[in-house]
Amino acid sequence: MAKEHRLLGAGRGLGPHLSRRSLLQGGAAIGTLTLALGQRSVVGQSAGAHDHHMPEIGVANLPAVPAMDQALIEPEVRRSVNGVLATRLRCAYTYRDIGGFRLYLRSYEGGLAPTLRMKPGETLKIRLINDLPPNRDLAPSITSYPHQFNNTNLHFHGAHCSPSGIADNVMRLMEPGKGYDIEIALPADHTRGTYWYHPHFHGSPDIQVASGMVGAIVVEGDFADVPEIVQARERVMLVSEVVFDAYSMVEDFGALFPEDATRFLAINGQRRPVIDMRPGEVQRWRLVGSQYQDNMFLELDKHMLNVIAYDGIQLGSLQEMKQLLIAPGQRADVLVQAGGPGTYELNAMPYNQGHESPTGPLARVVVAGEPLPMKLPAALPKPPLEPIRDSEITCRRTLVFGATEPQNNIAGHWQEYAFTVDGKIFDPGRIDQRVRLGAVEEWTIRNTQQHDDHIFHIHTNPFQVIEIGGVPQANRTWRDTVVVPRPAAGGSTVIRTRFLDYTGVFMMHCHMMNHEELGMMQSVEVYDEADGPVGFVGGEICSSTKK
Ligand SMILES: [Cu+2]
Repeated sequence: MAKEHRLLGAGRGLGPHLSRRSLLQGGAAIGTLTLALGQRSVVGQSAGAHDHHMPEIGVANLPAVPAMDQALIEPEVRRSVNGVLATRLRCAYTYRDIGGFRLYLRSYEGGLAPTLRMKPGETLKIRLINDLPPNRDLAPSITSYPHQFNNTNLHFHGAHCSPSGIADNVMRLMEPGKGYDIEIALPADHTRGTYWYHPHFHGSPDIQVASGMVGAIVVEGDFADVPEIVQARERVMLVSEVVFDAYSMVEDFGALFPEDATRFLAINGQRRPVIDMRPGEVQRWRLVGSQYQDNMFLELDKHMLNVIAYDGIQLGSLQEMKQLLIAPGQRADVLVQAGGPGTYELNAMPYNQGHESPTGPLARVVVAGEPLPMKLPAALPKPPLEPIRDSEITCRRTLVFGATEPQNNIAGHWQEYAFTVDGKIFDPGRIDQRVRLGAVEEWTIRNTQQHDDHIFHIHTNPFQVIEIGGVPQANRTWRDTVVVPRPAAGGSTVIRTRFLDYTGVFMMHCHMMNHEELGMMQSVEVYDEADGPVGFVGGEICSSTKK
């Protein structure tokens, strides 16, 4: 189980804990307490055997973590106390041993970022400390160009909360060498489920997410009246693509732009970890699609993936899947019931997203020991959000995701591409869509690019998926991130969403982080008609309900 750690506040008591953590995890990055203590004794012995006046340099004497087949390590858990989750997130370079490589990466909290667990109605207070080194490049005049990779900020992906001030405001710049307070209040009726956090300051998030600056957030209390789910052991699993350059770092956009850049796949920063189960046992896996640019098409040998929630929002019935698509940014909560004793591979299977998604092993499930007879739930409770009826729609809009590509698409350098929404790259000084508070809208997102599916994500409000590739969706699932297929695969996605309770400026973008970084993003402003729009120039105000 995840090692739990209760933070009682950002002050007293934190220092010794953190200094020990940073000492121990400086080398291992992915450390259970056992692993970390093991390493301390190794450090102690080697120090004793050498000249005491000669300090050990860096991580040279730490043993390498084995490349594969180690027990799945879950992130440290930090919980809310009396309605507040107060914690610190420090951004800094760390050595991390992943898949047999010792990488030097921008990281949160010295490696595997903590899982934050809170409840609806509670407040998340983060002191973000940017201990990355100073930027060595100037900001370019066109900001949809990767730059200043040591700038950062923090986005609570999927949260229904304020996008303004010091809340979930991705326009904030958090510079190296400074500390910042973030305060995000979740409403009492917030959906309960699996969310995540990652950086979002335009110019650097692709590099930082690809480096592993990603963590899970669990909004607790879903399925509380379903004993089969409550009794299931939970595993938090951050799925990722591991990429790095010849120097074991991620320092250049060119290292991660090509679609074949990925070296291998990982879960929680481990290459092919082992997930232990007992015969008949049911586990709940909280799968977080934290990969930076490609889809994952999961299949567990001889087992079904029984989905109970997408993107942190409960489903009304269990969806039994042989193969499960997780696009960047998406989450799926699945119940897995172990079969007989044996070893079963969890793989990313071939999938065409305009190019081939990366394939390969993600984990091994080892079923062993005494049988643990458990059951899958026969039924799930009513989902939390009311479907959006035709009669509610106050406005319909169409957005176009497109790109300009070099003639030789395969060999193109990233500087030859521009990714656009409505023919324009992102401009932080412009509002693109203005929405009246209280509006209920239907958006058609068209994809005109031949070579890529795109992934529509909007902040602040979840949406209902009405159509994908021209195919009406029978379930009309609620999500915050959805695939928009390329023209050959249907070329559009239709969603519906309500803008009922938060004003302010927030983002809508492709969650393939390389596309977002190169311009495929827009600003949306929700404004109260009594006040009028308050953002900067531009912005389409929509009043047409025509299809
Ligand atoms: Cu895209």
